[in-house]
Amino acid sequence: MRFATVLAPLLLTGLAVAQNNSTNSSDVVTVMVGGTIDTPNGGIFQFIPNNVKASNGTVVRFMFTGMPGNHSITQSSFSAPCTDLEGGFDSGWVSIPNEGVQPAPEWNLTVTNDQRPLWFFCKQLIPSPHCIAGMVGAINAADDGDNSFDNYKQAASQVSPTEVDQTQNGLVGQGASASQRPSPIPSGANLFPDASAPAGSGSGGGSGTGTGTGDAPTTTSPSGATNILATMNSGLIALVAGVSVMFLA
Ligand SMILES: *[C@@H]1O[C@H](CO)[C@@H](O)[C@H](O)[C@H]1NC(C)=O
Ligand SMILES: *[C@@H]1O[C@H](CO)[C@@H](O)[C@H](O)[C@H]1NC(C)=O
Ligand SMILES: *[C@@H]1O[C@H](CO)[C@@H](O)[C@H](O)[C@H]1NC(C)=O
Ligand SMILES: *[C@@H]1O[C@H](CO)[C@@H](O)[C@H](O)[C@H]1NC(C)=O
Ligand SMILES: *[C@@H]1O[C@H](CO)[C@@H](O)[C@H](O)[C@H]1NC(C)=O
Ligand SMILES: *[C@@H]1O[C@H](CO)[C@@H](O)[C@H](O)[C@H]1NC(C)=O
Ligand SMILES: [Cu+2]
Repeated sequence: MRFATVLAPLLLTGLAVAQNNSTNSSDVVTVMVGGTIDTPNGGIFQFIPNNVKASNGTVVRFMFTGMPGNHSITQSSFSAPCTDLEGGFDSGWVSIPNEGVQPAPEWNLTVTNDQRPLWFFCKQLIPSPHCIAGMVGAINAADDGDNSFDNYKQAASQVSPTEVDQTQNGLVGQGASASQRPSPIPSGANLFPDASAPAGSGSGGGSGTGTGTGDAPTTTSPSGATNILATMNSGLIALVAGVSVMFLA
């Protein structure tokens, strides 16, 4: 009896914590993609805000409100700010006309590993590379020190225009994943590559033979959230097992 009465509250507490840490679908961080000509700190070439924190399960909701705009959210490494990260996430481009569209297209990226910084840039080259102009962002960057957002942005500004990469990656990235391309795409807005093209087919320049073995990321859902829950549950079982042994001894 003593065993059962002690264990029950522990179990409930464990479950509550596990749920909080896995998927709290009400945790959303909104980032505007692009500004207008007059927006301070970079005109149309920026993510606003550009440096955010988001825990596992949190959705970073990118809204294509900048007008005009033709932007992407493309994952990079810290050390190569305007180059796609292999296996990184990529929204593809969404173009918005001068007058904007309603409702604004949006792209939901769910964080699956909050223990590492995530770096991203806009890979648009027209009229000049947006990444170099400052259209870069970070999720969970270090607040200071070498791996800070400021250092990333500074490094991006030094990239040579010929080095900005336009490879199309998939929806599933490293440490964060989306389950679908940006949507909706109302009349007047455009998606590149279009929705019927598999995102992450790995197009791009070069002389490679191009025998793509890539899976189709458009149909892949972010498994991170499920994994987190699985991890939490195993932890909980271990915890409960440990406690039981303690009280039985
Ligand atoms: C988890 O969520 C439950 C229910 O909202 C709440 O009672 C509990 O305090 C939360 N635990 C933590 C660690 O935030
Ligand atoms: C989920 O996040 C929202 C916003 O941060 C918070 O108000 C709410 O209490 C959280 N729910 C749980 C179960 O932790
Ligand atoms: C779960 O979330 C709580 C509250 O944010 C945090 O204190 C705790 O360390 C987290 N647990 C794990 C296993 O990450
Ligand atoms: C948006 O950018 C992409 C990539 O540069 C380009 O292919 C497309 O034509 C652009 N769309 C518009 C409407 O300018
Ligand atoms: C993005 O996530 C928000 C918050 O969960 C939700 O309201 C919205 O419908 C989602 N948008 C898309 C296109 O999935
Ligand atoms: C978030 O998920 C990653 C990957 O599963 C895990 O390593 C990390 O500990 C989780 N963070 C928290 C606070 O639980
Ligand atoms: Cu851009």
